[in-house]
Amino acid sequence: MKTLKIAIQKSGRLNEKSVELLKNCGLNFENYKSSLISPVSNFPLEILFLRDDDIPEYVQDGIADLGIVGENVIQETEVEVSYLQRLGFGKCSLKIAVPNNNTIQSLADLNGKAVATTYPVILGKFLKKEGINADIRTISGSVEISPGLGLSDAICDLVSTGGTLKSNGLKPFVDVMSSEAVLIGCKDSEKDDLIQELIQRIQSVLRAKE
Ligand code: PRT
Ligand code: ZN
Repeated sequence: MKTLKIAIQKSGRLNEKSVELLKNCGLNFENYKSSLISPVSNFPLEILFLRDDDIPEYVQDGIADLGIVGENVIQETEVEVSYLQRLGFGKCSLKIAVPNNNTIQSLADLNGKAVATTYPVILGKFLKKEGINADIRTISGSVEISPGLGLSDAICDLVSTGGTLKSNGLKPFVDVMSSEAVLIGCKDSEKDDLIQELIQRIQSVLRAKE
């Protein structure tokens, strides 16, 4: 019999909720931090624990049949996958923020300005759509400190509580996208009976939480 593979985040903000969701679906597996693959003992499924950034491509390429990842990561990696179910956790929004004392007041004020981000693809498309010609500075982390260091005029980063922006003297300015964790599959994965069974279990767990 065929065994499905589902990729979830190994550690980080989505790991715990992803594991909890699968356990609530009645799936039995060991959640050892050291292993990269855990077999499920009571369903033909294996769980792959990965960096979230790798999940969309693994699913697109069919290495994993399913994945749980933030929409922000899917959009940034520009993969072709099917959205099977929104999961209601990992909610956040990608926002452009500027220093509190900044004179930038409208999107047009970003013309010619430098915006630091770890999401250059999503930001690039957004600015293009809005007709803004800003200089996107791609950095790999700690985006919030970049205006204070004189590296950029604004930032574009994920925000949930807003606490990080606040403590760095920044204010949210424009919403670029909102995001939550979603279940993704490869194209045509909806047609698979086992995948359907798993989606139904997930949907009943989500309904019970409502
Ligand atoms: O190691 P790996 O590559 O797997 O993980 P990661 O470090 O890339 O991602 P991780 O674990 O930080 O986040 C995983 C996913 O959680 C993201 O891709 C989002 O879909 C979702 N998510 C939800 C968030 C946040 N909320 C969030 N607040 N991801 C990051 N943040 C960061 C944000 O970048 C900023 O630094 O939290 C800070 C802001 O938080 P607040 O509460 O101060 O606003
Ligand atoms: Zn990541």
